[in-house]
Amino acid sequence: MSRHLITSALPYINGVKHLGNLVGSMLPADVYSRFLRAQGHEVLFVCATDEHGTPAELAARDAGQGVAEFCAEQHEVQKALGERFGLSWDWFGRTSRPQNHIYTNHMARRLRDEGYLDIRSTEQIYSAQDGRFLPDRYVVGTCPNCGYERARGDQCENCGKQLDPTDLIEPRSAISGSTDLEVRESSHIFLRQSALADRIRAWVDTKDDWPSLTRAIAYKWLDEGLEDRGITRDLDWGIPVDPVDFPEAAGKVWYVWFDAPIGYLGAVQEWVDAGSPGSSVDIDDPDSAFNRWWRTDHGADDVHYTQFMGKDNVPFHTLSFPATLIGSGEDWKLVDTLKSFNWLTYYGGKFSTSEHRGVFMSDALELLPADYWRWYLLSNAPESDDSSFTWELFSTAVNKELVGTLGNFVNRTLTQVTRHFDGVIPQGGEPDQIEADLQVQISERLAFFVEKMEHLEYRKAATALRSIWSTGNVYLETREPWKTVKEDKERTACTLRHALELLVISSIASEPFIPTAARAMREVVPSLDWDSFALDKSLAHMSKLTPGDRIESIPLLFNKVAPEQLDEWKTRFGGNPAETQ
Ligand code: B3M
Ligand code: ZN
Repeated sequence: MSRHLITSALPYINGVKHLGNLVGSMLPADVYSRFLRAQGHEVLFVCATDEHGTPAELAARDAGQGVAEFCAEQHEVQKALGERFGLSWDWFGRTSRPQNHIYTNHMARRLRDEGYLDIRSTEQIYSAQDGRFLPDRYVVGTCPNCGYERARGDQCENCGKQLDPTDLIEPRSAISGSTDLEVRESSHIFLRQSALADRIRAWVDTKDDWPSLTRAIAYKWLDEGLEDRGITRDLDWGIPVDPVDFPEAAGKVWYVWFDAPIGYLGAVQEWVDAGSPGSSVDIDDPDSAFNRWWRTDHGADDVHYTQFMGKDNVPFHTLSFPATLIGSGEDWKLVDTLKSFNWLTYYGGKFSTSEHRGVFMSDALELLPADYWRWYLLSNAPESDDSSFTWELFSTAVNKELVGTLGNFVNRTLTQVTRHFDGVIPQGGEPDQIEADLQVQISERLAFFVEKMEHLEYRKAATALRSIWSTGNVYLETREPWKTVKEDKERTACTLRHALELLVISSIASEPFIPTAARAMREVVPSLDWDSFALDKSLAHMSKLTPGDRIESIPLLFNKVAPEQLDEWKTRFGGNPAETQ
């Protein structure tokens, strides 16, 4: 048994996430957490809403709400949607909560004490028309790197380059559209990432097991030279800079990308506090429940930490956040495995929150339950390359794989046992070479599945799972219990008992991907001690069930997507955006 800390990139608060966000962070983190728990490991899986920064303010303004009220409401919306998608967080917190304030201020003080912070006078964009400074996304303009015309002041969406608002060509206010902008002096705190570059590179060098996408992104940034980063902003909404610690920056707030990853610590502290109300934060306490996950000098040395995120977030997790943790001079847990994803596109175009193109978590659940989406998204995860969501592919995955393969196998097995054996696990009959081969095959397929899950290769794991499901169908077709029942009841009993064993195996193996269906399959044999099985190849042994025990019939696990539904959804959401524009 080992210990695993798992985080997914924190969903930003400005609106409901689309399926691309889901498959690039929260969903694979959930699947991995479930997989590890099913293997008997100790898992702490936390997430939170990322609530600070200018997009939150802009979204609140659009919604006609105060930003605190907006965030509180949207947090509940995202939490409820995540839960309905089956995301098995141990805690889903908020970066705006006091716990994150504590750790953010702590890190800032440590970085200052270690000599990694500077106060610098900077040039900020001031908008006369708006009567305020315009940090980050409050300024839009043309990217100096790639020429994209709607680049934001913090990062170009098109080429991924991190920017400062003053880098933009032809800048304008995102609030008023005003181009009447002037540059004014304002003092800000800078994190001297350049002084930490060698230590970060040495650490990245030890990560030769990181996926190639992650490594490539980290080295690209290191090779280009890590620049010092302004980590305060002239905003009202955010974690206030402590005026006692930093009188030069009183009245400012920490930059959202400074406090957001520290939110991973905040979320764990929230989880600890919820379990033991009234406890206080003590980062030097060797016995604290928090330190057991986060401080390698206080019990977290045996924790394996895995992060999940879309590729645009990789620089912040391979460089900026490690710069904070390493620069603090304390022994914080650093990420061990970082799984990053390419983009899920909508018919080859961008999913877009701002333009509401594509399918959003709330839309999806209105149409079909979570397992349908989980299966489609994971089996088509944008791992080695971008992948495209299309309604055609979605309905094929549902109809062929969920309904035609898994659902069909379960349904046929239950029908036969009910019809010919009175709903009781059949007794008798001697297994022969076919059952011996079946066991070998299932054991190989399970081993492949486990190996792919351990390596976080979701598409391949899904392929393995599909092959486990189809083993059941092929077995039934080889044995044809519906025919043998007429002349050889013993043979048929043996066949259906093995089919039920396969059903149990399929349920346990499928749980990380399609937890609701897997749970429903458990209802078939309520007498079984389901939690006693670990998800590994030992599961292949065909002797879990007690002949004579009752089985229950369950409703169909999945229903087909009908051609009319497919048409309706394509019309409603826009099929091929290239055609509809
Ligand atoms: N909120 C994801 C984004 O909005 C960002 C992740 C934060 S992880 C600390 O791009
Ligand atoms: Zn660009």
